[in-house]
Amino acid sequence: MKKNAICGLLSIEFPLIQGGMAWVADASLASAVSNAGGLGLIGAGAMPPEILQREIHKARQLTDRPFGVNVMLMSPFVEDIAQLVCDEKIAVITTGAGSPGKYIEQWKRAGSKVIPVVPSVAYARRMESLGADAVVAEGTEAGGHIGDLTTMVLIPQVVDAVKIPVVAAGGVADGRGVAAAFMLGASGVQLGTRFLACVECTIHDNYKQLVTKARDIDTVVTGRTGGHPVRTLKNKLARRLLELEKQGASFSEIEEITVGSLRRAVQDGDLDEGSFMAGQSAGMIDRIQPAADIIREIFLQADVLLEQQMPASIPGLINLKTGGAR
Ligand code: TUI
Repeated sequence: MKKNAICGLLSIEFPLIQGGMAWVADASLASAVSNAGGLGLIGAGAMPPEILQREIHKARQLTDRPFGVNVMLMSPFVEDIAQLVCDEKIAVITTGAGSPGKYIEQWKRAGSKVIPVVPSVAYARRMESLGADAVVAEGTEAGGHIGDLTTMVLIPQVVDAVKIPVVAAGGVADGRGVAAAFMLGASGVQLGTRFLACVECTIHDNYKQLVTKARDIDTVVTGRTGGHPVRTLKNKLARRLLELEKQGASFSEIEEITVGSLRRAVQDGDLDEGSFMAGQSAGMIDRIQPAADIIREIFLQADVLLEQQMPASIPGLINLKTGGAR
């Protein structure tokens, strides 16, 4: 694949960002993706700043290439995390689950590229006007905290609405998804779920097995009633949450059984009480592979497909590759 605007902006080989998944995306995963030519991210999630700092320093031991940090804006430590990424001069800062508006200026002053994750056109426009370098437009197929729109309709509308590069996320897990994202006008892709099933991902093996065994219909969205919809793999906890929501359970009742549930999935592999966040693309993933193999395979497939879509010339039409006349 030829380098493009996202590769130039982020100083990477392939226009791919690894999702900054809370509790999952650590120095091991981020450095593996960056070493393979993508952009690895450490997910700050709800980490205390000293833990994030340790991961950042670990990642610097493991790679000489750029990597980023995802700042989860609902974190109780968000102010300290926002300052830490400045102090550490992180190359790329992505954000999720809220508006990074009040931090963008200080991050840009520190020399970071800022790429908010957005669920809608209005949000993308706002981020561009506040000085974002690019946006990740994330469709509802994604895992974790999600918006309402599908990737298929979100990407072209965001591409039309902003001048900055758009990275497509949500449902992209192979070269077909990458090719489709480019056809919709994206300049790059962000993949989270595919990297759950990767050798360098340090989550519990039960989590990886669930992802590789998942079928197309095996994710559900809980938390809609509370205004924080989260996509996870179906299990006992997810079913209980849906039932409680149907019965109109209070926020505190729901909170009581969800607190610590992501940790229980990632660290304990607790099949019943863990929150196994994953996107709908889990149904497309059947193997655990090294990050470098995943990235190589995806872009080989995307290149073949894009080459098929883009023949050097079609008789009677303009030369599509050069844009010039036939
Ligand atoms: O952030 C994500 N995905 C996440 S964050 C996360 S940790 C968490 N766990 C439980 C509950 C909540 C969070 C797990 N997965 N993706 C990016 C993303 N951002 N998707 C949607 C949004 C988003 C939603 C609302 C961005 C902005 C927004 O604005 C609301 C407002 O008006 O501020």
